[in-house]
Amino acid sequence: MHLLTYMLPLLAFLAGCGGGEQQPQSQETQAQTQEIRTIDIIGVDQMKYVVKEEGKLLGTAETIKTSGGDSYLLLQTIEATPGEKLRIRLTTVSDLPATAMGHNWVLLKLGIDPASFTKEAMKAKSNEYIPEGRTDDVIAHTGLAGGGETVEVTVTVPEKTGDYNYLCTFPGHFAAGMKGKLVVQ
Ligand SMILES: [Cu+2]
Repeated sequence: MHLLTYMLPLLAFLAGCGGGEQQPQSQETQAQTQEIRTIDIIGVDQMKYVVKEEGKLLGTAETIKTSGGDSYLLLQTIEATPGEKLRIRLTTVSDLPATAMGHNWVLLKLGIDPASFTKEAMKAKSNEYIPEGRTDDVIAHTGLAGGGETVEVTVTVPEKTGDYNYLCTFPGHFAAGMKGKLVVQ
């Protein structure tokens, strides 16, 4: 039964496939239509990841007020399902120059200590604070976003359930609380 359910669309696809040339085109369309969930995150001068009010469902609680008077919700966890595609879009809200205040979003593999990772990252200024010797410990990361800039990365959520650490590797930001957990369940 299970196998048949799986096979039927495939058979229908094969039947509808006249020539060999059509196949790559069809695969491309399939990839394009695969659903991606976008999560809009804002990095503020308080060195926190925050979301707007409508991002409430992300497991937020605390309110963060910027010096400009804007109010956001602190983002601490992102819940996701194994294999899901997430687009993390990070915007930095700041009037400071990018050299003084920039943010990124770095997702670490399970079991990688974010505190030790951030110590290495601090020395990697020339590589946007991504330590080149530790790329094996990273699942995905964005570039650095200075004030007014937006960076993004699309990540396939790991199949293994667990709490994956993410953090900003701009010096001092992890220690100030710019971190969270991607909860895969
Ligand atoms: Cu930061």
